Amino acid sequence: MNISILGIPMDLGAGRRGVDMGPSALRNAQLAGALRKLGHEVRDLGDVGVRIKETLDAHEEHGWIFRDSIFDACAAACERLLELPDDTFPISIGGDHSVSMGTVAGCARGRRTGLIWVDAHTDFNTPESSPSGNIHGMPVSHLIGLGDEKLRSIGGDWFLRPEDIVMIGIRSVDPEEREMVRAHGVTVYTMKEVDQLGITRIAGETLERLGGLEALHVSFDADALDPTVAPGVGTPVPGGLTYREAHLLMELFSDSGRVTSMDIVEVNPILDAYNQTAQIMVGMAESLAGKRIL
Ligand code: 6HN
Ligand code: MN
Ligand code: MN
Ligand code: MN
Repeated sequence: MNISILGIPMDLGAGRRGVDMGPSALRNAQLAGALRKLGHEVRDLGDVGVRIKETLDAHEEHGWIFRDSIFDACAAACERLLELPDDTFPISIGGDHSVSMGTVAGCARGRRTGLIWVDAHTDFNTPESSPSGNIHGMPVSHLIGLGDEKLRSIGGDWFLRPEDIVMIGIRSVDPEEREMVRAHGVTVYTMKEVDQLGITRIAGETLERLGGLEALHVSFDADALDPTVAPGVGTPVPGGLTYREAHLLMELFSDSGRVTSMDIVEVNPILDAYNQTAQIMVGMAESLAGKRIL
């Protein structure tokens, strides 16, 4: 594959500092080198420009926390991804999860796209429903056209369909967010279903559900993993995916040959232990890119 890596060093959407260093941590953990060893052609496009928190006034931006600066970074990421040749497999590295408002739209290139959201959280809040006000809890609602007028315009007039979204690993949902996820008919495999059904069945059902779609995007939030496996995240929730469950999920998606792009987000090296979380997320990219034990 021709893989392009794009960094979005942004923590404006998160409540805690440090995910802006995620791209550095992932590069330090040899993301590009590991993928080259699998035989892929890998190009690192560098980072898109992101404003620095200390230079901004939080409530300056139309009442939303850093809305305009987040919009600018997401729009820049979207634009950069749209410039890539059609045969490219983009891996976008965050940054907090609000970056996906730009990366999913940029990778979709106008195609009807299936979104596989691997996360502890559904990230389906709107500015009205959000208890924290943090925009990293809101990307999915904006990708289907809800929420703030400016943020939902990042992908122009392209939107995801709620029935083309599958979420896996979920175990923390806010009260109003829960009502919206249900009302829009998003497919959600909570940790209860992961325990009950197992990853093999969930991967199979996910691929079947998104069967007819030509583009599939995996957005992998490091906090989907259990915090004992991936401690370097800002919003840890106990009871997450084990190391092998997450690898198996990526391996099965890779076997299908149908995934066309990926995000790696929410890696926070400040809260990590010896860059363990970045290293584990590089492993996830390797499994999705075809690395096998034998
Ligand atoms: N993430 N539901 C919480 C909120 O603030 O809206 C947590 C969001 C976490 C977002 O981890 O990408
Ligand atoms: Mn938060
Ligand atoms: Mn997330
Ligand atoms: Mn999360």
